[in-house]
Amino acid sequence: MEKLVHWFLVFTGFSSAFGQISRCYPRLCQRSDLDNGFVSSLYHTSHLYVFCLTDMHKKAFVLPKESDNSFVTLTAQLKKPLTAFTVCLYTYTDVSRDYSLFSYATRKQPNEILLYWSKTRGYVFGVGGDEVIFPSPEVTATPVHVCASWESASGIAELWVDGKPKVRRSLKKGFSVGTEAIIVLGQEQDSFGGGFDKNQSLVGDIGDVNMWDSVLSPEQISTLYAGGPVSPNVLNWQALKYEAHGEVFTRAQLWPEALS
Ligand SMILES: [Ca+2]
Repeated sequence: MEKLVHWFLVFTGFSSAFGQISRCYPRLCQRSDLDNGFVSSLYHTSHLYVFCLTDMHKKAFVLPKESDNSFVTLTAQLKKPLTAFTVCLYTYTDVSRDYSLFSYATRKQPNEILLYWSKTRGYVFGVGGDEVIFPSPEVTATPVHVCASWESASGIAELWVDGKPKVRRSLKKGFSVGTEAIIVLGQEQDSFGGGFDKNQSLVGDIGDVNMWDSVLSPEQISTLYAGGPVSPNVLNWQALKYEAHGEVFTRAQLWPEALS
């Protein structure tokens, strides 16, 4: 599929409105983006920033080496606190210890949203610092599709693994997820944008990371797992704002094309 690249121009005067987030985001397009074909042109004056949105369709981030300093930060499109969400992603790893799948931190709470594989407990799903466990047999070295959703009104948390639902749990009823966040793939945040531990790092591939500000229906999860169209409005793998740090590479996805 043709590589689509979009870019927005925003006056620097707006950047102060992003508060602390502007320290890391938005990502300024760099010369390497041009070389990699991510942007068709490069625009930067003293008054303008260029936002890069990359179409990651059929691509994955590859973190081939264990570390505490290789990771990817994602920028979400969020204007108001979340009272519901769904996040879905694919991972492919054969590490036999704990690892983080999705780490969304705010200044107040490093585990504002956390998706984590625990060797002894199964899938750990955290919201607002609390967590629920979805017991699961040890993951074999095949690509795994995971979706997690949460709804404030009921507190209901759902986890879907390879299109199959676990028994629902409940946490943080009435809570709202903060918007000023740093989202990290590959490492688990113990503080806002840091506090990484190599023993919680993901070694392998991660991709198709999408996020919605609603709870997807069982039908929508099935469609998504079958490779159907997705219209995510918080994180969009096909129009992704990201910044890679350390040894992270973008390569073709290894999971079945029919499921991507
Ligand atoms: Ca940690």
